[in-house]
Amino acid sequence: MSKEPRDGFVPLAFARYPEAEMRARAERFYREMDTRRSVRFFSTDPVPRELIEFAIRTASSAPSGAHQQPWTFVAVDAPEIKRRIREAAEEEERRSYEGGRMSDEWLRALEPLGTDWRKPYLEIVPWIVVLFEQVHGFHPDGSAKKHYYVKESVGIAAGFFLAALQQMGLATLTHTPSPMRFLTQILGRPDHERPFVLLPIGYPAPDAVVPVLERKSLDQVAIWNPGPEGTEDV
Ligand code: IYR
Repeated sequence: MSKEPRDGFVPLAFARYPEAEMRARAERFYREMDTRRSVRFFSTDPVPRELIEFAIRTASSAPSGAHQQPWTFVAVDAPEIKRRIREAAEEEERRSYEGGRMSDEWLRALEPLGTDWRKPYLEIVPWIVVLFEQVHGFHPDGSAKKHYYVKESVGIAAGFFLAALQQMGLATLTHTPSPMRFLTQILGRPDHERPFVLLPIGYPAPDAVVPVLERKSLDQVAIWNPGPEGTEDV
């Protein structure tokens, strides 16, 4: 049953495909995304701004609480700003890795990734995008407007962003130098915005390596029709 027409609504534009085509599209997208790896060794090759703009547009098409789109994508390709970000990130990371801010358990969990406080890629990559969450918005009179499900919304937008970049042939890293507050200052962001994730974007260096890893199988991550006891309907 379609809905009664109501002001503020328009007919949904939605393409239905034959099932065989759906399967082919599903598999193609899965295979593409399954090749995505977090990259820490980048080439200095430039990336046109237009590609970053498309990725931001795609990310900003994500669903969000009350459609408030509580995000700001701050894109940086200026070498001087990248240098400041690197210096500040390495200062924080050095304190985390070597100054006892990270627990032994955490350091052990990161061991397979081979990370340390050094972040040279922050100056090498052509683009850094810092995704900020907007803790609240503003009413026309300047008073604070409540935002809903901010973290969930921004997390979904970040996923769209990573998928868009992978799909167009660019490599990314999800980097969360901790604490990230220095990004607010360096990038001059207002107080109602908080850094959510920092994303270096570019081409991998020709000799880039990534840690060997396995993904959990479908069975390990999905359960179908469980009851209250967690019994599975197989
Ligand atoms: N922010 C640090 C540490 C780090 C933490 C997690 I959780 C990772 O998956 C990877 C790194 C860094 O970027 O090195």
